Amino acid sequence: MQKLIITAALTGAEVSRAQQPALPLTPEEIGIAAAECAQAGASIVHVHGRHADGSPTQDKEVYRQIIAEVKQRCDVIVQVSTGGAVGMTPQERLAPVTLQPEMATLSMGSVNFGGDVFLNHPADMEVFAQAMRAHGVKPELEIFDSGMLTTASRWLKKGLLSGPAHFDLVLGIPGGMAGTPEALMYLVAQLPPGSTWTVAGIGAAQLPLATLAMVLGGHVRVGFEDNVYYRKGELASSNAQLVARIARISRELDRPVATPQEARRILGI
Ligand code: KMH
Ligand code: ZN
Repeated sequence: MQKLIITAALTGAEVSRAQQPALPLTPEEIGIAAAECAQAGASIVHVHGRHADGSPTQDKEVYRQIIAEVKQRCDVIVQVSTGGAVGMTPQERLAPVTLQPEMATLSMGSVNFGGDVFLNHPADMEVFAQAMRAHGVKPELEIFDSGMLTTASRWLKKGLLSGPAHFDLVLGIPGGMAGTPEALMYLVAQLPPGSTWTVAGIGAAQLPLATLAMVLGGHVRVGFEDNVYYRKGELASSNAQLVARIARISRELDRPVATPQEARRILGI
C-alpha cells in the first residue's frame, strides 16, 4: 500500500467560531494551524478564504496571504478550494487557481447541500478543469454522489481530465451520499484504474470512514471543515488533534504516514 496521505481541511466555508471556537479564520491563523497539522502528520492542507468578519471569500489576495503564511512555516501541499461557498459565482470560485497552487478542488457535479443547492454546471466544470490544466494545478475531484464519479470517468476517457486522477469521496453531506461503509465501498469499486482517493466523512462519519479508508488503501481527510468534534459531545481542541489521531491509528495499522514530498510523488505533482 502507498504511504498514507492525510489532508487537513482547516476552515471550510460554512463552519463558524460559534460552532468551533478554535476555527482558524485569518491567513495567519490558517498558517499556524497548517504547521501544527504538518507536525502531526498532514501532508496536504485544504484551505478556504474568510473575510475579517468570518464570512467566506474567494478573494485572490486572501488566498495569496494564506499560501504565504502556510509556506513560511512548513512544506505541506496547499490545496485551494474552488467550491467556495454555496451561491458564489463560478468566476469568483476560480480566482485562487490563477495563483498556481499545487492543488485545487474540482467538484464533479451539483448536489443538494443541507438547505441549499451546490451548483456545478458542466460547462463551468469544464472551464475549471481547463484553467487547472493551464496553470499546472493538480485537481482533486470532489465526489458527493455516485453520478459524479461516472462523469469523472467519462471526462477522463474524453481527455477533459488527465489521469491518473485523485478523488475526494465526500460522504455524509445532507443531500449527498450517506456517510456509511457501504457507500464508500460502492464508490471505491467504481474508481478508474490507477486512481488515488481520499475520504472526507462528514460529522460522526469522519473517524469510521477514515479508518476504513486506511485499511482499503485510500487516503484520509479530517478537519473542522467536515467535523468539529473529537468524539460525541466533545469539541476537538484543534485541527491538529484530529490529524494526530489518524496518524496514531495508521501507525497501529502499519501504514506509515507520507511526508509532503512523498505525497507529491504519490499524486504525481
Ligand atoms: N463549501 C462547499 C459548498 C470545495 O472546497 O471544493 C463546497 C466545498 C468544496 O467546500
Ligand atoms: Zn472545501
